[in-house]
Order: sequence, then C-alpha cells, then structure tokens
Amino acid sequence: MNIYHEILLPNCMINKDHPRYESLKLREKVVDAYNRGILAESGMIAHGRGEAFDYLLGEETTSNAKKAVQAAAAALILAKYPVISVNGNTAALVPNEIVKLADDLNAKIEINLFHRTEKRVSIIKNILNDAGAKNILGTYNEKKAMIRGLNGPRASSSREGVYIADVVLVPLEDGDRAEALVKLDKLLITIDLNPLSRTAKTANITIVDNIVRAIPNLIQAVHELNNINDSYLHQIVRDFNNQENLEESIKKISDKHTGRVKT
Ligand code: PTJ
Repeated sequence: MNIYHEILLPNCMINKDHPRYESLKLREKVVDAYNRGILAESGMIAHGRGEAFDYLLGEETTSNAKKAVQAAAAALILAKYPVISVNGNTAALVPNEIVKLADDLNAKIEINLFHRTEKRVSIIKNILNDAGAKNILGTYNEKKAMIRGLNGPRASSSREGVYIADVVLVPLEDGDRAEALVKLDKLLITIDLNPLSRTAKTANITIVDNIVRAIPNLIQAVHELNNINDSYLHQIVRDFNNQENLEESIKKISDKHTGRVKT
C-alpha cells in the first residue's frame, strides 16, 4: 500500500493490478473529497459523466487534446490578465497543479462555485492555500461583481478576477456560465471530457481530456512555449478551430469503438 492509500484512502480496496486502477483511484478521490466538503453532491454525478467519456476516449490524451493544449497555452501566455477559475472538482483533483500553472503564468486563481456556500468556499480556499496559493480571489471578504446574464450565487465573480480577465480558464464549467462569459468577450478555455456539452461547444478552446492529464500537459506546454515570439503564439491560437477539434474527438470515440483507429 502506498502513502496515498494509507493517508487519504484508508478504506480503499483497489488493487494496483486492476486494469482500471487509475480511474477507480480517481473515483475514490472524488468520494473522499465529497466527504470532506470540497465537492458538491452533483460534483460526483458530473465526475461520473466525465468518467464515462474518458472510458470511451480510451483514458488517454488524444492528438486533438494535445492540439487544444498548445492553443490554450499560447492564449494564456499572450493574455494580459489571465484568470483560472476553480470549482469543487478541480480543487479535489488537481490543487497543486493549478497553483503551479497559475504561478508559471502569473495568473490569478478565483474560486467560482456553481453550488456556492460560504463553507465550501472556505474549505476550497484552505486546500489551495495548502497547495501554496497566496492570493485567492472569489472568497466572501471581497466586493463582488455580477456576471451579466446570470442569476443567484453563480452570477458572482471577483472584481479583480474573472470580471476583468481577458482570458479565463474554466475547467468543468456549466453551459450557462460559459455562454455568459463568452458574451462578455472573454477568451474562454475549458477542459471537458464531453465534446458534446454546451460548454465544450461554447468555449473558444476546449481541451477534451481528463483534468488530471490536461493540467499537467498545460504546465508542460506553457514551459515549452514561454520563450516563443508573440506572432507565432498568435498564429497557434488563430489556427485552432474549436468546432473541428470537437468533431475530431467525437470521431475518435466512434472510430475507436468500430475498431478503426487508435488515439
Ligand atoms: O463545485 P461546483 O459547485 O462549482 O460544481 C461543479 C460542477 C462540476 C458540479 C458543476 O459545474 C456542474 O454541474 O457541471 P456540469 O454541467 O455537470 O459539467 C461538468 C462537465 O465536466 C461534464 O461535461 C463532465 O463530462 C466533465 N467532467 C467531469 N469530470 C471531468 C470532466 N472533464 C474533465 N475532467 C474530469 N475529471
């Protein structure tokens, strides 16, 4: 038994040689996060939907996900005011990686919850602080700005964060909020395993991959593209076509299961 099992998942019975070990380990992590108050109840359902698409995609990063990562990294490097929006699922699965990415990009981190409660915001803030984040936006002791076109707690955003950002990375986002942000002329980057979701179709750049692979890939791509000149980065962003990329993901799923192609 490794440290992860002993400390975080004392009751976990997953055998390491299980063919779907990684996926089952993530599922346990999500259940554990729910029990610790990080995840909304529906965060577990959202994870299950993602898990089904991950299974269909072969649980590995496809070539078109890699292309989307390049475009996302280029857009984030070019951004004047990049913001990374964090929800319960993101905080549960990749807190350290989000903090590293934000540091590398000099981006702000903002907690934005669909099912917003003061308690969850505080738990997620502590997790990000433990991962090394210093200035976390979206908490309860700031002035809020409301996102036009949305109602209730999910309309709230930080005046120093998403509200004034030019480029926003919002993994696992709900369709209404994605649409509202695009209407505000933000360049929207999302990570969503479902290439058919409204968010995936609305965003400017959608990385169809599991967040646990996509964020480390993004960190790597930012590292590789950081010293490349701006005109080449603009070219990468211009050449990326989100709709075509999503269609490729859907084709990958169908080809994979008719035995035609590997990822
Ligand atoms: O923490 P909160 O309160 O902000 O709530 C977060 C959830 C995710 C519950 C909320 O934003 C929500 O309801 O989202 P949706 O509309 O269910 O969309 C989540 C999308 O993320 C779905 O299309 C899933 O397929 C996808 N998804 C789930 N798990 C992963 C994922 N995509 C990438 N990596 C995953 N691990």
